[in-house]
Amino acid sequence: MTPTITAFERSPDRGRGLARDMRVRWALEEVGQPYEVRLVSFQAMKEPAHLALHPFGQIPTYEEGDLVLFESGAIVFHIAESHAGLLPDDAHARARAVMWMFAALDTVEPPIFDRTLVMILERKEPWYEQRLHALEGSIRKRLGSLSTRLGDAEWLDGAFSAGDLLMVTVLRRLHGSGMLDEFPNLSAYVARGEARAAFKRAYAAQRAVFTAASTG
Ligand code: GTB
Repeated sequence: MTPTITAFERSPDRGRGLARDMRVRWALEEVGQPYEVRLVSFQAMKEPAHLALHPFGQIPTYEEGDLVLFESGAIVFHIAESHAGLLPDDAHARARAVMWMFAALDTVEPPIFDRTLVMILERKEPWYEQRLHALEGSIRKRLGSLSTRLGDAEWLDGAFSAGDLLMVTVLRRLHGSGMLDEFPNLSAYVARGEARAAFKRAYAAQRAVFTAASTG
């Protein structure tokens, strides 16, 4: 059964692949699972039909027969569990790959995403510089620890896994901030993720939505 995911009709990131449908597209591409995309407007996301799929009125969602999922991490986990290629067979290695999925979403993503929000929503507030500085301090702390753990390895724990997929999507949000460049092994790690054929297909697919919206 071909799954259907939802994505922004007009992504505020202007096709840079920073919205959370990107990680779902990438996971589907990695495992070779064709998918369909239903584009939704900001208004439609808050209407009953979409709220029945996603209680918080967001993207992405995932529909496969009578299975409906929201939360990008849960969706990527479901894809990784139901196809070969994103989780190792060995039980301990699999548990560690899942651990890295949680680390990406629970430990590394929050300060990075908060920084984006502060830059968009709080730029005119009197606390802006102080808050930004504090968040960037938290991000650097996380990047430093991650960089030390990664060392010279290609991926976080052996072969590329769903843990790497999520971590790379999280770190990509720092492009242009200069912070990734302070950790050359992390920059190279993100570049390795972005060089994967499946990433490129997913990126091109979401980029095509932006291009069509801007020319149509
Ligand atoms: N925890 C949920 C998950 O992982 O699926 C979070 C889902 C989420 O934040 N969805 C966002 C959304 O639907 C889109 S990805 N927002 C609309 C709303 O809440 O009304 C977040 C996002 C938005 C924009 C950019 N950007 O422009 O760069 C990047 C990421």
